[in-house]
Amino acid sequence: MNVESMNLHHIAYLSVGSNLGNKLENCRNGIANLTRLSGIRLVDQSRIYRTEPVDYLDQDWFINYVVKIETDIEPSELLRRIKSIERAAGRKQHAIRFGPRVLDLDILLFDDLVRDEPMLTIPHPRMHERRFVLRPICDIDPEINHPVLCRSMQALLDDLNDQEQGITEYTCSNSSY
Ligand code: PH2
Ligand code: MG
Ligand code: MG
Repeated sequence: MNVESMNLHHIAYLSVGSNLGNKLENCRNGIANLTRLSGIRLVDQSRIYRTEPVDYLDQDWFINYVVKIETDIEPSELLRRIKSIERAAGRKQHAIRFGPRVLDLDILLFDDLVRDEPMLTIPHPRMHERRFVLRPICDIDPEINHPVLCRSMQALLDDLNDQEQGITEYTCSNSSY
């Protein structure tokens, strides 16, 4: 059966990030707005991290974390809701690729679905290279499987080079970020 025609509970993992304005508040408001909608329930959340920018380096450090949700809606509808929340947070549509953003919500995993479409690729195509995704997802479920690479999140995290991609846990003592 096609996933679009099912009406079961799905489990999805989303990455949450911001490096503009009040980063933590932007992230928290984004997740509050998403989980306020019908058909989406927050199941778990990772610790919160300050992370060095990757891909586009000339920008401020990010706040990043991962949430696990349970949902009845399909990936395309989830993406539509996410985009609308990002827009409402003030996200500019034609900004620099990988550059600064007030709010970025990315679908990392959706059950064990594999989908490669112009608007939506699941699993997220760069998640396995990114410490700011793998470190927090391992706080929640280190043993879950990447459905394309067939490796656990912990194994993918262990593969990353320790010297690259600075990351520290966000604490009250660095809360000015
Ligand atoms: N998002 C990007 C590009 N680079 N770097 C960090 N540390 N965190 C991010 O969320 C991030 C990034 C594009 O979405
Ligand atoms: Mg995004
Ligand atoms: Mg992103």
